Amino acid sequence: MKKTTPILLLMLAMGTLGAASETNQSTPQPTNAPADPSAVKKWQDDRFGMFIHWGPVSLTEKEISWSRGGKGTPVEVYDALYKKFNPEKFNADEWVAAAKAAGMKYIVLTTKHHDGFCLWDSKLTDYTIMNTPFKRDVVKELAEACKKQGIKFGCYYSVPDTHHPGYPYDLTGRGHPMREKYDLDAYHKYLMGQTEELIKNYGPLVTVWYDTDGTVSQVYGKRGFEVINMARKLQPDILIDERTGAPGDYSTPEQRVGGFNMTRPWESCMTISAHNHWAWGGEKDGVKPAGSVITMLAQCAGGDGNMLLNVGPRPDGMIDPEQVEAIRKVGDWLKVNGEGIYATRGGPYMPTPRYTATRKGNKIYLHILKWNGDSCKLPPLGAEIAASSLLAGGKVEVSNRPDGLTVTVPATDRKDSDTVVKLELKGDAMAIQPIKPDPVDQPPGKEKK
Ligand code: FHN
Repeated sequence: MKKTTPILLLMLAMGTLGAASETNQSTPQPTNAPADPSAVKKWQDDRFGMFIHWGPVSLTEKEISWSRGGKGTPVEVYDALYKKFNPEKFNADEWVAAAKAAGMKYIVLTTKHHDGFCLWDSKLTDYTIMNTPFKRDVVKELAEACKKQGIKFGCYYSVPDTHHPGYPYDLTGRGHPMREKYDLDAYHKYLMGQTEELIKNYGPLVTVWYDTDGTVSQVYGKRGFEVINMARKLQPDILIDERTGAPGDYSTPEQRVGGFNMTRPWESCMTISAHNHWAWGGEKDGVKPAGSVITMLAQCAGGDGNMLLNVGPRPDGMIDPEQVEAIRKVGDWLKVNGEGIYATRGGPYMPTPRYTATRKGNKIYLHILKWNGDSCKLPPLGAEIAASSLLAGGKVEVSNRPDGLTVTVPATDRKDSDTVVKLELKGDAMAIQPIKPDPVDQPPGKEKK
């Protein structure tokens, strides 16, 4: 099929933009009502969730959607993988149990990635799990297991859909020519219908995590506002992310710790995969050390953000034991130090590579990530401390002076990835203005090489 060349694409985009700018004077900008504040607070209190990227692509050990076509798996081979997808070891209760053991409070599953394959019994397409040898509604089973075990359930849903003829691109990512024939309105109707199926049949959902492959902002226009309004009508307390083309309720920094932000909710999505693979990457892929995940979680919480940590289950339906073990170690740390993560807000110290801080009520939790000998010096706190202790037990001395706050912990009581020092103030910790790092410190990820 002849495809639209880039220059035509540019003219089309300009034409569209032109049309949009003409109508901008006459039509009001679409809006979305803000999210339910209590739903936002509960989600922020949870702080830590499990992301799951899964589908027939796991049979290939290559990346979901991105390995379809090009130098990856030939399109016709990729699109036929579902015919042999039979994850007989899939057990939703085991997945949920692994998330709980990791200290995760919610799960977000890729119900449909850019490749268009649906992990639920959608009545709007045959390209679903029900037409694989497995024939079971994975979304239904996982939603039920979450409910049974007291974990919140959310759905990842890709706006780009290279399998649906209505979406302008039949390959994932920017830079490809557009289909000669496509119908965005027909696709939008399909997306709205599938959103309705997910919320009505598998809800209540903590979130619908819409995704993009970089093409949404270019082609989907303002339709995201309509998606969010409909989702909120179906479930008023649902949270929607920022990737429909509308701002949504929270930001989604990816594979990095988000910046300190107390005014807009955010959630960093990361991969446990040592090679930042979203879907199953095979035995050779490996996992990140639990310590580095704990540090990232502390930095997210210190920045007033959540962390959504991804696992990529195997084609047989199991989450690989190496991934389960790695996240369980994070859960073990949270069993002792979770008071400094769950239901906290970021600050008052803004995060640096050496330390970060969380707070609630009259308490501040200093997460000391790097030591200078037995001590770590922070900028002045400007508040009186009534008591101090280590969440993991042991000895701590705190010197609270006008020129700075110094915590001293003997080597025997320091923890590799994060030592949490609890400060009990005489006043309200939330009343303290954010404390900027010393020039010597840079926010996480920006440290000088
Ligand atoms: O292209 C996807 C990618 O496969 C993965 O799903 C991530 C998760 O946030 N989202 C897109 C890249 O931004």
